[in-house]
This record gives sequence, C-alpha cells and structure tokens, in this order.
Amino acid sequence: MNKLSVLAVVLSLVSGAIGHGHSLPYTKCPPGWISLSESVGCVLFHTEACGGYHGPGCSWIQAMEECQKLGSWLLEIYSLDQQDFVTKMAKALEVVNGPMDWWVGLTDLGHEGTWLWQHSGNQSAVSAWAIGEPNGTYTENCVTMAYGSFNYRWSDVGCGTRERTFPICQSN
Ligand SMILES: [Ca+2]
Repeated sequence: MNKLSVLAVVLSLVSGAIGHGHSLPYTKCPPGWISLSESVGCVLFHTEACGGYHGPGCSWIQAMEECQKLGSWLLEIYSLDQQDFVTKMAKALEVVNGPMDWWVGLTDLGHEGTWLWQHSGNQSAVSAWAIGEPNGTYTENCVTMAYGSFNYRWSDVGCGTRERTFPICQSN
C-alpha cells in the first residue's frame, strides 16, 4: 500500500470516528482540504508551505501568509470536538509523513497574556493548552499544536521559523 492509500484509509477511519452518523462532507472542499462541519468549513494541513518538508519550516507570520495565498487563514478552534478532530488528523499525517508541528491562529502578540484568534479577533473561548502551557510570556507569542508529549495540545513558542512546522489553514 502506498502512502496515499494509507492516508485514505486513515482518513476514512478518522471520519467514521467523528462522523456522528452524518454523511462525509468532503465534496464541499477543494482537493486536499477536509471538512469537519458547516461551522469549521474546509481545513488544509498545508505541508507544501514554506518549501515543504525539505524547506526550513514556516514562521508564524509566513504560515499566516501561506494560508492567505490560498484565500484562507490560520485555523481557529472553538470546541474540544474540533481540537479532537484536528488532533486525529495530525496523528494520521504523522503516521504517513513523520513528526510535524502545526501553526494555528492563536497569538498574544501585542497584548501579552490575552490570547486572540488572529483572523476573527475573538478571544479564545476554549482551552486546549498542554500541561504547563502557556509558559513563554514575552518571548513566546504564537501557538503550535506539537507532536510527541504535547499530544497536539497547544503550546506557546517563539513566532520565528520552526523546522517542520506548517500551517493548518481554514476557509469557508
Ligand atoms: Ca511555551
């Protein structure tokens, strides 16, 4: 089985796990994008951003810009169901492509300690911080979902270029 068919199988398992009896909504989204629900719209784990796997990785700003190029923005998470779904997707991609971290749209740049979703401007309504996070104060103002012991819960990190760290983009 090649990598793509492995991914297809994993995706179908993930979809079934969170489907709640709904039919698969994939058809709404462009190829490569996935849909969770009407409210979330389409989501892209954008591994081609910033030079892809062999590039230097994205900074948070670059990640945001790479999403903007596609008419989208960095993912905003408003429920633990969404967090679980994105985590399952990230774990599926980790199986296929190896460890990666993901930029999401949460930042306290310019307003230390107040975490806002960059695109909407909304304050974070749910918390999916990893244990001990956020811990970076003035030096860590952007948020990743990181593999390994973080288990894709949120961690504040520096906003600069991070190896194998890619955007999760969202669009309507
Ligand atoms: Ca941190």
